[in-house]
Amino acid sequence: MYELIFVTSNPHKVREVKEIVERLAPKVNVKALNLELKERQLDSVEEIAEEAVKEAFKLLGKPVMVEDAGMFIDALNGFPGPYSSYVFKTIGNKGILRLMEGIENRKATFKSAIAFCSQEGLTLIFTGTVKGEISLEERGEGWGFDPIFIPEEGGGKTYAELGPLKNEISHRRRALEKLATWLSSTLSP
Ligand code: ITT
Repeated sequence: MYELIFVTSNPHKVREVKEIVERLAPKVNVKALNLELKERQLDSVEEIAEEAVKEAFKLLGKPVMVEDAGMFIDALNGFPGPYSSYVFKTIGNKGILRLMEGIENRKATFKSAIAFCSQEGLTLIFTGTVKGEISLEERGEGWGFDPIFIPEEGGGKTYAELGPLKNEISHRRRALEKLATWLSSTLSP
């Protein structure tokens, strides 16, 4: 088994990442660790993840990954994007829906940036994006922006309404597919 530490404070991400990686890369065992990293507010999810994984690797010295995700709304010039965590905590889904009141263009993109650092200290970034739309109201039970994001391939349902199917098509799934492909080509004898 190849042990991969996933540094995050978010239990929902842990559940999704474990479920996806177990299926895509059965030789990889994901271990979640909630380390307080000095996450800097940079202006791209890739940079935020990369800085964080470098810090985590310095502390742990073992294969480790960090993920930074964000929802980018076209009509708001990409807001909240890399500020998603703060925006969700402050104005939440109701605040986003209020900002979108009367706006016809509801297009948005969800993006996951996974930064991985190997045992040797090689840092790689894998991204996954899903296009979609912001719903008119919250629909379904889910975490974060799941109740207001309708992925293009979700048949009109929000991520929250899709339930377990979210993991088949999500931004996180797409980024993890790239990581899994890299890991399996590197790990196989
Ligand atoms: P970390 O400790 O891993 O950084 P976090 O919750 O702060 O956890 P991010 O900064 O990557 O995670 O995510 C920003 C926010 O975007 C997150 O708090 C959620 O509100 C939202 N988010 C990210 N991925 C999501 C998803 O798949 N579904 C719904 N909301 C999501």
